[in-house]
Amino acid sequence: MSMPAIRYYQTGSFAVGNRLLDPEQRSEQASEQRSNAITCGHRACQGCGEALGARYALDAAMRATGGRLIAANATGCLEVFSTPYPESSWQLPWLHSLFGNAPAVATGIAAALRAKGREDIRVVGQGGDGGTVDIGFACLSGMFERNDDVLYICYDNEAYMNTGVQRSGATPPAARTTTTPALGPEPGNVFGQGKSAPLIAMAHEIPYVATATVAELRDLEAKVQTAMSIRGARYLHVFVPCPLGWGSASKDTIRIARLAKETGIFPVFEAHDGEVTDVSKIRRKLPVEEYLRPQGRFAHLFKPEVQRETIARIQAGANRNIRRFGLLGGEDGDDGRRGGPGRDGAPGRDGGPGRDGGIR
Ligand SMILES: Cc1ncc(C[n+]2csc(CCOP(=O)(O)OP(=O)(O)O)c2C)c(N)n1
Ligand code: SF4
Ligand SMILES: [Mg+2]
Repeated sequence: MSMPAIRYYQTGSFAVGNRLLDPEQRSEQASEQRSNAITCGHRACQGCGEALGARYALDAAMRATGGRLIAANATGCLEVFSTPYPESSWQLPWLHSLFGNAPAVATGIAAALRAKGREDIRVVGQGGDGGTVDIGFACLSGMFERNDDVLYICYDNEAYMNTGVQRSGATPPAARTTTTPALGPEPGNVFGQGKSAPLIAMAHEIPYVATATVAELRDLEAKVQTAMSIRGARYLHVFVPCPLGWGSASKDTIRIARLAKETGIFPVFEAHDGEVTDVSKIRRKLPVEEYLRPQGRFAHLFKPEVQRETIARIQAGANRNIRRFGLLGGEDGDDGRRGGPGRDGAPGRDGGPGRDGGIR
């Protein structure tokens, strides 16, 4: 099948366009003085979105803090591929916590620094979606509730990749994982489950919540920069495709991340004190099919025949995001108003689609 051409708007990367920009407009990575928080030699898969996201996020945080930064890292791919003991790719003080307590460890580091009068040193906690939205969630909520001075970054690849692609609370509906196989009458992950960590973070009314993708690295850097200019609890949720777990080509990582945004599957926004303050508009709205097709985890939606009803449910979730966040710029953004199925097939509370694949 021929794929529609995707326009590339990003100029702040290694792409040739970056070198055509004025130096002050270039991305962090283009600078010879970049902080290089994570160096080569790590063992991430080719095209790993998590490695890319972490490198840009922590480089930006290093730059924002003048290198006075400590990171606590939950167990998961990011920890395993970067730090096979006794080696490490990290170029900053970096602690491996347990799978479920990175936010608490980060809080402890911040408290110790405060006790020592070293509040010039800042703290980042980070982990995958499993470590963040599932097992680490109580620690994260506590960190938010106390408004601890930590930036927590979740790298969301939508499953437990490090242990073999098991479903997490961030796995989207219909996706095949090893614990949600593509079998039976409703193959893949069930509709109506899971959670949106960014929205729950916002409900804590912490100073700053943002989402980003590895398709827009300048945006990711800017959000880290903003986060580091603020004191208190901050949360950044980064969409990071995983070629191994998603059954996608390594070369498609950026393209898939861009499609997630352009279809409305993954809304990119910023919120201050519980209120959405900015959204990245969709430039050219695409049907969710364009996002689903290149990924093996959704192959059962297209073979042996196209599962139109399931794809329509996923589209309804994307439309809901578009409407809820005003991603198209209009008042309602899309036809989500017409109403679609809710969690149990009933209409959503507001007459729009319910939890069938809205923001995760
Ligand atoms: C208490 C506990 N349970 C299970 C594990 C095994 N474990 C290590 S990493 C991981 C999955 C990590 O998934 P995620 O946080 O999404 O990170 P990813 O590998 O996808 O980046 C699991 C289940 C563990 N280390 N500790
Ligand atoms: S399994 Fe996925 S998240 Fe883990 S290193 Fe490979 S691409 Fe990255
Ligand atoms: Mg994960």
